[in-house]
Amino acid sequence: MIRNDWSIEEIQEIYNLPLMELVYRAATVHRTYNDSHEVQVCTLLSIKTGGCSEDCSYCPQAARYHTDVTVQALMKKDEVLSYAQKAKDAGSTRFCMGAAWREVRNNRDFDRVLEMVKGVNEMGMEVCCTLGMLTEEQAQKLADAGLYAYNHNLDTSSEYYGEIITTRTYDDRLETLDNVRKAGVSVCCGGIVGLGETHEDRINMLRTLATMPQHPESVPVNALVPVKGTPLEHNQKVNVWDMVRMIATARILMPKSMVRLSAGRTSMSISDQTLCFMAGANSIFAGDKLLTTPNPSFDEDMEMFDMLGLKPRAAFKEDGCDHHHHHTAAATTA
Ligand code: SAM
Ligand code: DTB
Ligand code: SF4
Repeated sequence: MIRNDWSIEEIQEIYNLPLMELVYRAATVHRTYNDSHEVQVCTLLSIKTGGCSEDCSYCPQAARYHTDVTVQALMKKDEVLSYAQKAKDAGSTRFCMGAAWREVRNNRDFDRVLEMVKGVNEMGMEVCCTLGMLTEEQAQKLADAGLYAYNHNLDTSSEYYGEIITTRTYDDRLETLDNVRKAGVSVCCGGIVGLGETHEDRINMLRTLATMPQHPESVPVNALVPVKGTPLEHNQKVNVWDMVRMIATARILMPKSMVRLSAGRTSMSISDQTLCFMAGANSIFAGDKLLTTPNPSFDEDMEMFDMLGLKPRAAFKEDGCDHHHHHTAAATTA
């Protein structure tokens, strides 16, 4: 049974279970609702890099911090499509394009992104974008172009949000998520562990996600990648048990969502990652780069999959209907 009425007390109780019990319960839920041998393989591409006006204190792309990121204007459509083809050939089924924008503006750059979305969709991959804040009209235009999913993270609890970002509000984030939903686009929304938040903040964020009228179809759990020049560069390395708790709790609260073990895998061993899969993670970003920071290579990940007996999940697979290609906007409503 999928629930949207989780209380803080119930979530606390789950999150604080003895670790083995927590992982066992999460693994049980995972096996009940999903094919536990399958892991979704997604590829990220930064189509517009750096120079962002926001002050997200974890982010290497914020213009105000002095990081090693080089500003790059919006890429050309053909260049993006050739990256997408490479990702597809390597076995990726979801292609996510990220732009270091505060919000989408109605200009030629947006028109070009719409063309990219169309192109990637026509290649038979699930297309995802993460472009900052969106209006309902912009979300609809993306949907019409063939967008499958939109990523927009809450990052942390509403209480802690102001410590991490001051240039926009939690409500701004929720409003964009609402606009994405209204356009019938699949929602990808999660957060980051390691920002300096408390366990209570993590539980509060999970509650916000798990009490949405419809759970996000994907829930990325990122471990902070501390980047030199950002205010969080000296934050303590995220402890693997915290990642496991977060993933397992997300899995129990949102049984059918894809829980993505996202940023931070380069500092996790194969056994650490195995625990995360055991706890219900069933999606990763593959390819040697996330947006601006390193990630394990495709080959390393495929070796890991072989060793663990995991297999990449097919594209457009939902509720047991396989090979269900969504080439038109009308069919994207999940
Ligand atoms: N600019 C858009 C936005 O903020 O929504 C889209 C791109 S932004 C880089 C996407 C997400 O990447 C952020 O919401 C955050 O969760 C994640 N992220 C950025 N920097 C990170 C870091 N250093 N470690 C972990 N996650 C990070
Ligand atoms: C998400 O939750 N994680 C991805 C994706 N959504 C856009 C981004 C991770 C970025 C890590 C830092 C970087 O590479 O710049
Ligand atoms: Fe800009 Fe997004 Fe980075 Fe924030 S997370 S600084 S909005 S690119």
